[in-house]
Amino acid sequence: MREPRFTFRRPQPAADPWAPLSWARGAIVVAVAAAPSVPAANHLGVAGYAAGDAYAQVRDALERVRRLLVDVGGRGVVVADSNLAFDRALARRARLGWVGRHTLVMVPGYGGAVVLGSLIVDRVVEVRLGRTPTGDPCRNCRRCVDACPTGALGDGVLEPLRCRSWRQQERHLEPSWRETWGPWLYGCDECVTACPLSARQKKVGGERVASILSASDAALAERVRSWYIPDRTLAWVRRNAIVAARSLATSPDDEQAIWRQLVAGAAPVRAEAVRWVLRRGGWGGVDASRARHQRLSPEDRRYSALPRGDLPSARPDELRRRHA
Ligand code: B12
Ligand code: SF4
Ligand code: SF4
Repeated sequence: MREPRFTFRRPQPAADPWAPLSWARGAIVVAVAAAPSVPAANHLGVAGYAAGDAYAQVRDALERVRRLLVDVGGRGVVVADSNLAFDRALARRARLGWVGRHTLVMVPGYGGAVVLGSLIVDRVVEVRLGRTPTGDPCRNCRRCVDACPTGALGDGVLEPLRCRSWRQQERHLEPSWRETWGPWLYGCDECVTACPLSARQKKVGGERVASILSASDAALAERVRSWYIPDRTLAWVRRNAIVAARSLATSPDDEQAIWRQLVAGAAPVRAEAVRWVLRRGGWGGVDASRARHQRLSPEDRRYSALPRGDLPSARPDELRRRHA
């Protein structure tokens, strides 16, 4: 299992993003709304920040400010969801919001349904737009902690290896991770939607299993352009869709698309995910043994006719090597 990297690899510079920039004096910190997603019936979930590409919005907004600053002879550097700074620590220093028990920075009116970004600048800036939050927003509430299906949240602490957002970015999935995967293709908004401070923001949506699995590489690459995907390999996105589909009542089109992952030429990671779901009883309550023979090409049947216990499998280390 990989250890998380991101800012964890070099925490010291991330804690003090001014240090390498001799001219840096202050920061302008912003929060941009990112409505959390609730997966629609039979749809795969995509976290709101990724569905709307909120990081691009925050970077664009800050880049516009940076250009204005340069026009008056100033200097600035945009940092947003990079490894260069702890965005939440900057937001705390700027008194932009509270930190909720789910560990997210919450701003009035939106709760934790925001993404953060900063412009490190060559001057001390004293501008405040919006209300300065005071007091403890959580008090006796623990809804986010109780709503987290993987037990990733403690009292204001997140254990990254337990968070679905992390697990979806992993090459090798522990069997226990798959059991609590839920319908999520990318990200997870369950702690955010559970919070009364962001409840009004949520949006119902998602992706169809068939549209993810049947999309051409070019179309899928465009759809997931801004997501963090190991090695930028689409096999992981498709694998996530197969595992998540187990939590859905899949349509015939979805199932056909899933079966197709077993035919020759499919990446081993995807075939392995299909076999795993079959061993666990199939998709969305569909009787896998019946479904096997209904809509399959002769090629698909080659695999599907095998008794469940005999489905060919590959060892995790082998899969890691052959993941393309
Ligand atoms: C790695 C990472 C992850 C990892 C690990 C998360 C983690 N807890 O560290 C994984 C993949 C699991 C993840 C998940 C998600 N993430 Co994320 N993630 C990051 C990333 C890239 C780095 C986080 C990091 O450095 N953590 C290390 C710790 C040390 O720092 P920190 O918790 O960020 O900051 C705290 C400390 O610095 C501390 N602190 C600061 N000074 C001091 C002083 C003292 C004395 C003390 C005690 C503490 C203290 O307070 C800060 C605030 O709590 C940031 C972007 C960035 N560059 O910051 C986004 C970021 C944290 N993620 C974000 C989001 C949106 C998510 C998800 C909601 C996405 C989703 N819907 O699936 C989930 C969150 C679930 C949750 N409840 O937190 C947003 C959070 C926005 C917000 N409103 O707070 C960020 C800030 C990206 C952004 N620019 O908007 N994420
Ligand atoms: S994003 Fe999902 S898995 Fe991660 S802490 Fe929130 S509810 Fe738990
Ligand atoms: S759900 Fe409750 S405990 Fe969690 S962040 Fe929101 S107000 Fe705080």
